[in-house]
Amino acid sequence: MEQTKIVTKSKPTGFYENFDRKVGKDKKTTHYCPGCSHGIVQKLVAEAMVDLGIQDRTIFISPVGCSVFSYYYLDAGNIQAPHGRAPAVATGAARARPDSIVISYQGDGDLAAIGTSEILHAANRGENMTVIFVNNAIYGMTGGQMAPTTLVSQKTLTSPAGRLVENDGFPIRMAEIISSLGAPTYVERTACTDSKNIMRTRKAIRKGLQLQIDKKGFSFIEILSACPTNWKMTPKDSVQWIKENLEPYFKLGVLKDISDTREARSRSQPIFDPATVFGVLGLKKEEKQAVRTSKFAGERRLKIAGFGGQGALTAGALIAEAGMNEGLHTSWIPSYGPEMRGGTANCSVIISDKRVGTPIVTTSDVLIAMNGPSLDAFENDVVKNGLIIVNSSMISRKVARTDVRVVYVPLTEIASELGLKAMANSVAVGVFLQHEKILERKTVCDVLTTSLKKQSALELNFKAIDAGMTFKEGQKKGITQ
Ligand SMILES: Cc1ncc(C[n+]2csc(CCOP(=O)(O)OP(=O)(O)O)c2C)c(N)n1
Ligand code: SF4
Repeated sequence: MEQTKIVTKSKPTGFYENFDRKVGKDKKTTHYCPGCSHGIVQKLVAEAMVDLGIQDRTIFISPVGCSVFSYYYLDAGNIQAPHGRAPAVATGAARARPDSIVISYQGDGDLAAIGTSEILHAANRGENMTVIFVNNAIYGMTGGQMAPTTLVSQKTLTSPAGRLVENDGFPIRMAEIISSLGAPTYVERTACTDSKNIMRTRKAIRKGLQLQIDKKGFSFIEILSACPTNWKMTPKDSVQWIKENLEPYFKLGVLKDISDTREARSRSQPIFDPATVFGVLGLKKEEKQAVRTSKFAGERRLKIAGFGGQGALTAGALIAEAGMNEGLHTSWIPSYGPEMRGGTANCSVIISDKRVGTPIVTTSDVLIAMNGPSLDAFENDVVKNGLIIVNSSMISRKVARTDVRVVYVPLTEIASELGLKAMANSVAVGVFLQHEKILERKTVCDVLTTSLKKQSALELNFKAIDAGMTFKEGQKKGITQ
């Protein structure tokens, strides 16, 4: 009888087992589209980190682009860089922690457009880092605009008739430019098409990382990658398109390799003593600490989410600052939901009587859901007995969970009746104050007094907070469970 050979492939341990930081219910798969090369490249990185034994000292610099959420997947250190600035951030990380392994991971919009200057100077200084340049010849995350690497005649959202040399110049060959500089140690261009090319990419990534381990400076690996979604092709056709169109222009191969003769160099000695720098700048190194007035003991992690303009981020900042003024430790990080598909504007807030370790909130004690998609996205991340404040003006469904406390409040209606619809967030803050009793109303109002840009709306905002604090079951359309 014919035997079927079963090949089991497991996820590299360089990835988290579950992608818990990912928004939504699916914690097993990445957000990348089918056929996208980011998934393949990141798998190669994850495997290499483990095989080279560097996972616990790897700092991955995530760019702005479709790979913005790399920290959902890679179980390594992560720093999120502003658009194009990954090599500058990587420089800081590599110099401050010379024994770390720093990966600057960038798309073509990030590296070859807004970040051209950062990459050139980091390469020219020969920083000890590995740059992985995912060149898919288009801006993926923002829906397919022309990139500096877009081919002549290639149609994109912003070149609907095809790239015109007269208008847009020629596609930039970054690997060639970088290899013309003196400092870089190793520059190679590979592709993510067939298994042979993927194996070459695997080897190149490992070589780049090994050079960094050996402190041999700057390596640059450009990977011709697919973006089937914005190319409007099937994943299979994308592979063919790379072979027939990208590869003839962006030639594959090693463009520079002086690794054999390059001396190892360590930048472990800080050039400046921080105290001297403070002195030169006339700054005093002192920590200003608010007097502790709060009796709160413990920690509360909040997720406040809505669509842009509902003030979810402002409500979070208000709560965090009030906590700080009461002498608590707080953190606030915004997220503007930059995924290709879907997403909400939300922020994570932590209020604690101890120092906050990480500002990332994966499971929350309190969720304020200002609109339906926010409830859908974060309901399941609330801890047992946690609190969900639902804006019942915008969310018609009920919370499915039965193990949490839920307050339905028509935040938008209450704010509109007070005369300013935009104050739904202040009503939500009031509901939070009333139900969690961590912060004082006065501290919150004091923060508003000093921070509210539209001072004429100050009194109205106080009223909105009070309306939230005094909202009772059965009042208007809200129901308290
Ligand atoms: C300062 C700034 N300018 C513009 C943007 C909008 N933006 C987000 S991603 C992106 C381009 C991403 O393309 P690429 O770097 O090629 O990465 P990909 O999504 O294809 O992986 C742009 C222009 C931004 N987020 N920040
Ligand atoms: S839009 Fe393109 S680059 Fe972004 S995840 Fe989808 S296929 Fe990948």
